[in-house]
Amino acid sequence: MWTRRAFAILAAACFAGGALAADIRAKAEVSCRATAESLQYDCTIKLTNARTNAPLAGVTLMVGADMPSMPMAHNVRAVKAEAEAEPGTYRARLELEMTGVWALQLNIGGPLRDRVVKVMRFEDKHATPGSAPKGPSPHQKR
Ligand SMILES: [Cu+2]
Repeated sequence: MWTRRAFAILAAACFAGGALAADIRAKAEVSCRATAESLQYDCTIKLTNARTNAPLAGVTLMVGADMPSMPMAHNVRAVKAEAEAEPGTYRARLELEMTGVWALQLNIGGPLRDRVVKVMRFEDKHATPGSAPKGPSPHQKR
């Protein structure tokens, strides 16, 4: 009895750890710059295979954004990133609703599926990698 059950668990584990594309994790490098339009940013996203560092070409990439300090307060529509000439490089224009710290959700689909979250601080003239603010932010009432 015990052996049979253990075997079933082992078999399930082997299946889950098989050579499925889901096994591959993506790594993302994001840089954004302000455009002439207020609250619009051009973002370049470089996707690589986290294990091999090979560029992730040929995936579909949707980029969404929300503010960690203001859950449910914003409703930024996810945009589809366009592939650049350089393999694994994608570009998306984000239209945000305010400056501050945003979490960008990179939803990767196609041959590889993964979701990477990148936190960035967006300001009027530039954007920098950021971390979620500790404690309540100025625009959050408690
Ligand atoms: Cu906000």
